[in-house]
Order: sequence, then C-alpha cells, then structure tokens
Amino acid sequence: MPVSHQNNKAVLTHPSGASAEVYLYGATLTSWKVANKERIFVSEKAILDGSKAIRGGIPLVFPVFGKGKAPHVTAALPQHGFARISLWKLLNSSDETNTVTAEFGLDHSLISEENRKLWPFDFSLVYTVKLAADTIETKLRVHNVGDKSFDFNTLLHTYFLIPDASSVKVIGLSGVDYVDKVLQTTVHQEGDIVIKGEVDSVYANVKSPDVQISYVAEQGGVQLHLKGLNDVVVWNPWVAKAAGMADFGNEEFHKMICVEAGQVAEFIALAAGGSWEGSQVLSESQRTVVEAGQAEGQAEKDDLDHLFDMDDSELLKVDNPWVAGTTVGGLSSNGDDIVGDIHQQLMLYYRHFFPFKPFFQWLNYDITPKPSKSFLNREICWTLMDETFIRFQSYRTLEEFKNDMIRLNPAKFDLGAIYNIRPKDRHKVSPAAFIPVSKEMVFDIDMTDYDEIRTCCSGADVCTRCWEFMTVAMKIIDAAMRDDFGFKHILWVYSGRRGIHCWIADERARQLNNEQRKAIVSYMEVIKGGTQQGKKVKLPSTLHPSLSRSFETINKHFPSIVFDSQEILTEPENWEKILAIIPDEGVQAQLREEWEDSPGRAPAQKWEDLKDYIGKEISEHSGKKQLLEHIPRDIMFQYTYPRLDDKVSTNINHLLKSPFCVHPKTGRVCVPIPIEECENFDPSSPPTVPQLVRELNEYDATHPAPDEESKLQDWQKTSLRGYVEYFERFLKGLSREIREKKRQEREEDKDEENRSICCTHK
Ligand code: TA6
Repeated sequence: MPVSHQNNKAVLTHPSGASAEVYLYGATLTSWKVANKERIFVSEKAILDGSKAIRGGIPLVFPVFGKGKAPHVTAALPQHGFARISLWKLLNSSDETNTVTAEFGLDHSLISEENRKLWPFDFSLVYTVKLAADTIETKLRVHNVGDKSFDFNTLLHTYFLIPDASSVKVIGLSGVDYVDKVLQTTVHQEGDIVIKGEVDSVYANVKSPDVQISYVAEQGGVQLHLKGLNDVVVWNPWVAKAAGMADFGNEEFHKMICVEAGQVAEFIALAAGGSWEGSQVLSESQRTVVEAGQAEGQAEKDDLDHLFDMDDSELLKVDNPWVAGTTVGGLSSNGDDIVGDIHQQLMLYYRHFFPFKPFFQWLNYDITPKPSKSFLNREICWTLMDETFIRFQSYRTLEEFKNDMIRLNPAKFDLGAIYNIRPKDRHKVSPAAFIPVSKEMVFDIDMTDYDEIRTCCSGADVCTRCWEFMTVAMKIIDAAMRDDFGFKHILWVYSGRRGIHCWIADERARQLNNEQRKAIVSYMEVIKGGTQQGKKVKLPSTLHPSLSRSFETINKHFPSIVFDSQEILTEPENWEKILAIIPDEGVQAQLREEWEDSPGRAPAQKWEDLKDYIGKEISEHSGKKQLLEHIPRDIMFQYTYPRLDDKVSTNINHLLKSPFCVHPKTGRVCVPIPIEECENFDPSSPPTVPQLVRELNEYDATHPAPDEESKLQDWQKTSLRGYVEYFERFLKGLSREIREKKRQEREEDKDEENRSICCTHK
C-alpha cells in the first residue's frame, strides 16, 4: 500500500524501498529513508502527542517566521505560526509510475479559535509530499480564499540527520549576505558554511537554487533544490541552546543541522483569490556541488531543461477553489459568465494561457535556456488590482517569475530596463550605482492623443474607424525603423484597449542611450504643439526622404480617414479646425462660405476646393507661395501622421506594459500585431479570457485526451495560438541574430588567439 494512514500518521512507501512518514499534526514529515538510510532528524525527546511542535522532521512555518513584530497582524501568533501546531487532513494520495504522493490540507476552519482570532484570514494550504526512489519533494501551496489580501512568511524547517555537525559543510550560499541572529549583525558569507558553535543565520535572496549539505568526513550528503523559495535559514543550537530545550537532548546538536528553505526575509503579499507555491526537492548527493556561480550554467541548465518541454500541467494542478469552482471543462449558458470577475479571469489566464516559454526566450536574449543577465537584471513592475504597483522586481528563473505572477495575480505588469545588477539587489548599492544598461527601443501610440481630430470616439473608446490612425502609425514608424535605422526585430503589440506598443529588440536598439533615443524620436516627430495650437506641422518645402516615404502612406489613408471614417469635412465644427490651419483668412473665409452654402458637398469635393482656393490665391499673390503651397500636405500630415508619447521612448528606464498582459478594463489580451497584417487588425478581435476559456472547453470537449507526446498547451487550443506562433517567429529571427553574433565573437577570439600565438613566436 503506497500510502497508509494509521495513528494520525501517513506512511509513504516507494517500490524502491524509499519511505517517508508524515504526522497529521503540523503535517510534519518525520522520516525520509533512502537506501534504508534515515535522512531526517527527530529528537528522541520530541513530543509526538500533538501538544507541542515536533522537535525535528520538517515543521511547516506559516504564516510567520519566528515571533511576529507589532504592529504586524502576526505579532501575537505563536513562534513560527500555527501551521506546525495544527491538525491537518490527509486530502488524497496517489501512486504514479515513479512517485508516491500524499497531499495534506489545512484551512481556516481547522485552526484553533484563538489563532483564527489572531489571524482572521480565509486561507487554504495544500502540502504535497512526493516520494521517488532517491528524491523527495515537499511543496506548499497557499491559497487566499478570502476577500482581503494577507501576507505571510513560510519555511520548510528541515532538520537533517547528519554524521557529525562539526565536520559538515553547507555549500551553495557563498557570496550571500545573511542575518546572523547569534551575533545580531549582517555578514557576507565567504565560502562554505561550517558549524563550530551555535549557528542561526538567515540567508536572504540566495543566488543559486541549489544548496548541499556535504558530510565531508563521510562521502555524500543531501542536496536541496529550491523552487520559488528565495531564502535559506541555517540553524544548529549547539551546546547552550540544546540544553535549554526540554524536547531536545543535550548532545543531539552533534547529529543534526537545520537547512531551511523558505520566504522569511520579507512577507509575501497574497491578493484575494491569489495563490503561491514553493517547494524543495531533497536528493541524496554523492557528488559535491561546486561553489555558487562557478558552474551556475551547468546547474541551471539541468534545472531549466524540464521547463522547456513546457508542460504546464505542474502548475495547472493547482486545486485552487477558484479554478476548481470554474470547471474549465464545462460550458455554461452564454459562456461569458463562466469565469466570474476579472480577478478570476486573470487567475485562469496566468495559469492556462500566458505563453511563459516564448516570453522567457524573449527576455533572455540568448540561444541557451540558461537565464542570462538580460533576464536576471530585467526590471518587472507588477500592478495589482488595487492599483498598487511593485517596482524593481527581478527573477533568477522562469519558475520564480511564473510563481510570482500567479501569486500576485496582477492586473498587469510592465517591463522596465535591464540594469547593471539585479533590481531586487538595488538596495545593496548606492542609487547612483544602480544603472539601466539596456532596453528595447519602444514607441507608445495612444488613441487619446488623436481625440482632438477623431470624431467617432474619444477617451478610452476605440473602433475600427479610428483604428486606421494606428494602422498609419505602425506603417510609418515600422518603415522608418527598418529603412532608416536598419532595425529588423520589431514587434508591434496591441495595448489591449486604445493603442499600440512597438518593441524594437535589435541589440543595437537595446544599447541606445537616452540621447540617442531622443534623437530617434525627434527624427520621427512631426506633430508638435499643445491643443490650443491650430497648425502643429512645420515641414520644409522639400521633404526628407523618410517623410516623403511617410507621405505615400498618408496619401493612401488620408481620404478614408478624413473624408469617410472621421467625416472631418462634413460638420462645420470639424472642418473649422482644418481651416484654422490655413494661414490666410481670405482663403478660410472663401472656403467657409463655399461649404456652408453647400452642406451636402462631398468631402473629397471640399478637399479639392481647399487645394483649388489655395492654388488660386498663390497664382494671384505669388508672394504667398511659400506660406500656402504646402498647406494641403501639412494638413494631411497633421491629420494622419503618428502622434508619439515621447516620454515612453526617450527614457531607457521608462516602464511599458508587457505583451500578453490582459487589459483589466477590456479583458482583452495584448497580442502581437503582424505588421504585414496591420491593415486588417480589428481592436475588438483579440481574445478575452472568457472567450479563451470557452475555446479551451470546446476543444477539450471535442478532442479525445491526447497522449503525452501530442499534449498541447492550453493556449495552443485557442485563438491565442496564432498570436503566440507569430511571436515565436519573431523570436526565431532574433535568435538568428544572437547566434550570428556569438559565431562572430568566437571567430574574433580565435583570430586574437592566433595573433597572440604568432607574436610570441616572432
Ligand atoms: O529556524 C531557526 C529558528 O528560528 C531558530 O531561531 C530557533 O529558534 C529554531 O528556529 C527553533 O525554533 P523553535 O520555535 O522550534 O524552538
């Protein structure tokens, strides 16, 4: 029987002989045996009757690490919280090919009245213990099932049984600063950790997800692999503290060390409806892990590979009551209400549809899956549903990034610059030493900047008629960036509601400094001046070739925009604005009279009128030639040329909403717009989350369960697929540039080497 349950204890037995025991009290794992060797320490004096936290095993610290500090809501809670002193339920168990799994649950209805009063939040914890032949994974998932956010610490407070504390080494935390709770100071860890006395150290934001306990004297040890956990605590009570603990033997400190993975340096905020998960995988280790950073590539490579088969089922198995309640598998009457409010929509979107893999490949700007500096040092800024935003977030792995997105369930998130150090570490240097070093060249075109000329909509509203302004903008900017600046990797993205974003990802573009970005913007900018100004275009009579090219696009779209969709020349209140641009009151008056006398006159007719009257005026007053001859052209520019929000473009550290977010107001996905199809883009066509869920349901309902190999990602079963595949094609182009650059670098290195060799021989 892979999982048996007797006397308040669940016992997991693996066909290989490996085993584990978990007390329902605290869901405290008290034994893990591999190859018949116990790896977990439990004090002989441990209290196992449910009257006190078990001294040993893996007590679960939640929702506070240590003693909470007033005024924080956890201040009155017992040391290390209530999870380790509450009776959990065994939820279910399963026995798959290589693993035996047991899941334990605790929620607000199971904790004591007293703790419920002290910590009045609705929560549900799911603790999964997955035993394999030579590894064991312990994963904690926290769900906020209430209607108010809460924050928490958590820690897998693992007591490891070791041959001898004074000869053990903890490897993998070198180079990390830690709070030494014995000396009450912060120290920088140099090299491996050895135990020569009482140790109680909190390592925050550790560099590598791999930590090893090496027995040194005796071959071997235990390896910890952290997922979604940033902090590590190392504890050994040594003589004095050991003597001070009634449920701990005075000499037992020789036989144990606590190496505890968790989130303790900062509280984690969990939005209502949000979820978070973190886990550790323990495995026997024969080989010695090298120092952090030395072979990071190697360790990370191993870790990342499984990410790239991109089977999200791990994440999808979140038995979140919201998801479960929403039953992705069932259609309802009109389909749209199956996913509730935007909260729940976002939660489903991040779990089922956000294309994590291509997104990571983009931000990684590399041809290997190893997180590169571009990814590690990129600023992510989360905006939560209550509009608070959390700036300068950065992640070591895609998994961390993914977990935080699911934990925070953000309304949206923005991408900032890539800095010289990880944004999360910026407090470690002076503000002047925290420098943005690269970021895509971006443009942000917002329809509200066309409110003074568009007549069909205003504010946040857009329709296919005014969308043509965006089409012209894309065409003009895209052509200029490619033909004038030679950029190739240009991604246009729908903002989800009333605009477009342009991301130029060429390395040359990413390296541009603010001056150069300002130069490009002023090269592009034609429309200048505030709302009071009538004429906003000041162009030379002979246009720069770039503007001539733009004018061809304008020529093509001006009639349908100004004559048809916006009917600028139909209503006096609109054509008055055009007349205001003509710097000649005589011509203005003549046209006004002409058009007032024939209100039904076709707009195209009226446009001819305008050109005719100007032509006539010039022929009668040649001195007015320079002033008037290009007015029709300038009016065309003023009514169709792109209107740039230059702040976004000229500042390397300016934030911009990320592609593939969901617009919280429209519920539409911010999808890429293939430039070659921009004329046919309809701003109401990108999918909403209810639509994606309906498509997913329909697909699963009409397609028999696929085998592993042909298992599709959920987004591949929906209309999001086309957009993501376009994005992947964009990435392929980028990868080619990166690969070519690496090849050149290798060539140059080789040449350099050859040169230095022949010099030495001279
Ligand atoms: O995790 C280390 C630590 O916080 C130490 O400070 C020490 O107090 C240890 O936990 C044990 O705490 P406990 O409440 O179980 O006595």
